[in-house]
Amino acid sequence: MRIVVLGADGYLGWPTALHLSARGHDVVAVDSLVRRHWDIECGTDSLVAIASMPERLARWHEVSGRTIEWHELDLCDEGALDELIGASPPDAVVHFAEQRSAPYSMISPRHGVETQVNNVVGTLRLLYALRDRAPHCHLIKLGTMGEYGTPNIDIEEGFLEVDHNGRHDRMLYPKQPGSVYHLSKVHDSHNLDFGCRIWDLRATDLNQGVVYGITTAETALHPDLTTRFDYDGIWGTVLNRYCVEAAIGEPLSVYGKGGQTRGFLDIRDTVRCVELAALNPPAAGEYRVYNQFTEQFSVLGLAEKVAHARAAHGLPTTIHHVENPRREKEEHYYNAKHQHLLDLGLEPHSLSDTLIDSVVQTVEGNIHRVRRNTVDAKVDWRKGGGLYTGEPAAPPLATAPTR
Ligand code: NAD
Ligand code: USQ
Repeated sequence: MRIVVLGADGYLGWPTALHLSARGHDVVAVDSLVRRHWDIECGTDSLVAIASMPERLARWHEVSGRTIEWHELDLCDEGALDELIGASPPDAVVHFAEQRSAPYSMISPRHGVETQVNNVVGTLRLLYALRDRAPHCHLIKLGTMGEYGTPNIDIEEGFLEVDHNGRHDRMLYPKQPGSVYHLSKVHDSHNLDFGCRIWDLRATDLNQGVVYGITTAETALHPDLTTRFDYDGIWGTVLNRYCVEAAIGEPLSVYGKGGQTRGFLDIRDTVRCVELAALNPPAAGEYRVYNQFTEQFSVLGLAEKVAHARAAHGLPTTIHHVENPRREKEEHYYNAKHQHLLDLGLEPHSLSDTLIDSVVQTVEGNIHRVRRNTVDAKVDWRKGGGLYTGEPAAPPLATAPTR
């Protein structure tokens, strides 16, 4: 298949582009590189040094003999995407290219508006480009489990069977997102559903849980193929953050009571799920939703797992319940279905002590790059604020290695 990967410079987009290329697909990588600018704005950086896109692509060609086509392009640029899609219509487009941090979206009105404009407008432009230039193309869009929020009933895969006043229908599952970012994904989902119903597009919305880990079969082939790893209070996701906190000897930061329960998955399962979705396209006019996670944990339970993995090596780890900067339920019912991808053949990697050990080891190997001032959470859901830039000088602990 010819597959366009949007957001191919990111944490998940890059390993997915490599995985699809390794499986024999013709991959077209697209990114505006805006995330590298957002890091500069926030005073944050990937824990592991990441090569530039041209360096990554040259290295992939050398290691695998395969070529990935590269375009630097902003999805929101009118016409640019249209031209790219029209020039050689793809079989599938995988769309990762969004502002994906909930804390970033809560920093200020500007950050909230920027998030929604970038995400909603980018996705809408993509839908128009597909309608006009590649109407048979399968759109695989990264949504998020956080679109559903934490309702007091089971979470279904995208749709709810409803009986009302003696009548029955299958409706989009009600959404209760908890950040301006998660809300942008809800808007996207409605736009996808619209595009399928009204324009006969075909789309798979992958409502993904929180991803952890850093290594896939392809990124492990050469240091230049490494993907980014975020650990700070704006971009870092919870398990990746705990692994960094453990490695630098800080307490694990459980927000509030820690009963917040979420779906989680290994980055190796992310790339496989996208491939499975691509290999099994929906019919024209079908809007399909898969819940993409493999296990659910409370954030306190996850911290206990990290502490347990460290204790096995005789290393003590403390857990702190810090004041929760977010507004979210800290004790709640959570039972989310996630059967569709298993039915397509996903063989999940479950979270093991070995995986935690290997992430902590990666951190230890890059410990000189940890910006300690960015490990604490900063963005308050009620008041905003929280960029690390402009704070008293707190450079990386040592000069970053140059490659
Ligand atoms: P990331 O920030 O590492 O990567 C996103 C990439 O998209 C960046 O390289 C950025 O430059 C690019 N981008 C953003 N806006 C763009 C635009 N308008 N035009 C072109 N490129 C643009 O994020 P990630 O962690 O790889 O997440 C990828 C996708 O997966 C996001 O849509 C996110 O919402 C979703 N997701 C991520 C997780 C997770 O745990 N990381 C979980 C669920 C869903
Ligand atoms: N949390 C802690 N301690 C921390 C960091 C977070 O207890 O140090 C808690 C949060 O309060 C929250 C949970 O962990 O309850 C998850 O937070 P997170 O930062 O790991 O993830 P989240 O903000 O939800 O966003 C991440 C990705 C986003 C993706 C989402 C999937 O950044 O792109 O959409 O996970 S989901 O959560 O399923 O919607």
